[in-house]
Amino acid sequence: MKALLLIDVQNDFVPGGALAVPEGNEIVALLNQLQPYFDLVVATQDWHPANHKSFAANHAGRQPFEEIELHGLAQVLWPVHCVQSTPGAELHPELNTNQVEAIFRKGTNPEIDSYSGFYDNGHRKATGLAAYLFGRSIASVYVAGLAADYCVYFTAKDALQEGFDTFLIEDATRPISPEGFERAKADLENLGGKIISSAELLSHEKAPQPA
Ligand code: VGL
Ligand code: ZN
Repeated sequence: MKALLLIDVQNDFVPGGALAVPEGNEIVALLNQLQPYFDLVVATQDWHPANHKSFAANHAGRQPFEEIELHGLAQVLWPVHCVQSTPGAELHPELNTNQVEAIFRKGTNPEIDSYSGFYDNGHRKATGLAAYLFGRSIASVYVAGLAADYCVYFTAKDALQEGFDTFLIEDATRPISPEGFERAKADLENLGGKIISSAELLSHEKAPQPA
């Protein structure tokens, strides 16, 4: 069984949002087109309290995109984004969520960031996503969404570590930094992940099943 993970397709990560990923909006139609080909579709939401320590605004004298150490981990400081229950944290209005069976929220602990949909950045606490996927007999995980070089990358890395056959759909994601995305793809391939295009994926699939 195959699952599609829609990572952080939220208003703050598309142009006009607080932490806009260039062209982030351009993947939404494709994500809608891909969903019917999967046995299961799951979404994640970056879901921070206003006092989250990943926000530059919560560190005196710091600017967004500076890097600090936070409880022993390297931490990029971000603009305030995806604050719980704000419009920026909502899923993109054009994302079809009818087939999304569960939404996993992450980044809720103010002391630690959570790029992966599976674990916080210190790998201390699981979100429950892996257990959920195992419970649904999922063997293959396809990762898409935003941002390619952060949450999509770390989700795919953890999926590999959890033992899933892991695919990154490279045209169904967009990076904050193109160089960062190139490094991420190389790392995923080294770890046994597969980088595919949506065209490759669809060419192997039978027509979607009626819902
Ligand atoms: C993300 C930076 C901070 C992401 C989330 O969804 O890729 N990036 N929080
Ligand atoms: Zn975040």
